[in-house]
Amino acid sequence: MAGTRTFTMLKPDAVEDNNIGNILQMITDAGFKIVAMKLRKLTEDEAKEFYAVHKDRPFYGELVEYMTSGPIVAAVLEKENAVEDFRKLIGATNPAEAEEGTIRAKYAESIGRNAVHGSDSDENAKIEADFHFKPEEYVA
Ligand code: IDP
Ligand code: MG
Repeated sequence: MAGTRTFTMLKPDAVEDNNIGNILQMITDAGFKIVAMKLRKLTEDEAKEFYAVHKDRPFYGELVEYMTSGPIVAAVLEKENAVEDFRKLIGATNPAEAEEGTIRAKYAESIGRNAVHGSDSDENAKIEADFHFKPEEYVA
């Protein structure tokens, strides 16, 4: 039976640090199935729209600049309880507070450059996946 879906991005620091393989290995080892994936650079308009919920936060400009500083890997992941389980796998936003063994504890540099994105609800997972992928880009 198909599970639920979440959306992730391996952020520019993760790609720049050659951690694509390490992070995808952690994701698949944790039981997530990759059902869509691409490597690309976000435009400034795309980064602004993707993070529009944070537009009034003091770090918004810095966030948009960082997210457009290099390529990202966008992917849709499938697993039972995907959204919650993936947030557990990535750890806290600030890697200093992320539990040992989480992706951010291992590979994030700072609260800003924190290696990976994970959707925070089923509703946002769908919105974010639709933002990055057309129906024909899915393998399942
Ligand atoms: P999340 O990625 O764990 O869901 P959010 O609060 O939704 O965290 O923030 C989105 C992204 O904005 C974070 O992943 C991080 O890259 C960046 N960010 C959040 N808080 C700060 C901050 O205080 N300084 C700089 N960047 C931040
Ligand atoms: Mg968030």
